Amino acid sequence: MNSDPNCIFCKIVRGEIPAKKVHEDADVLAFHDVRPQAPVHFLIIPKEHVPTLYDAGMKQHLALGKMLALVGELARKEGAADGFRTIVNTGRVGHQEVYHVHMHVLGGPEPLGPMLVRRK
Ligand code: DGP
Repeated sequence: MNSDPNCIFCKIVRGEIPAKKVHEDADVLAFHDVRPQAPVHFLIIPKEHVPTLYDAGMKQHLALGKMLALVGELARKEGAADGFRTIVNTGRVGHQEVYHVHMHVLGGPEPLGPMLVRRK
């Protein structure tokens, strides 16, 4: 499985940086976002280092499928019981900050505001 020694999310996968984990199995890891933008905000990542969705392909279909297959259960467990939003930022235009594929999961008790675009 590809791992990048300098990637911050690979460091979380390897246990070198602490994170508040929501779920872990052989293929994916979910953990709280360090800068939450909603009462519930966690990330689901493939454990393998895949920089962006441009770099993903059928080799990653198990991990990428698991991310969607698990998200409802994990969101509910984290307190997003009445809906949530998933976002995968990709590349410069998508305002991707961390170049390891990750799915944001955002929710809370009240409907979310517009957050498809993060203005810096
Ligand atoms: P983006 O690449 O723009 O989709 O967002 C990256 C997210 O990753 C951002 O919301 C903050 C989060 N993040 C960055 N570094 C860390 C970290 O070391 N730990 C955790 N838990 N989250 C991080």
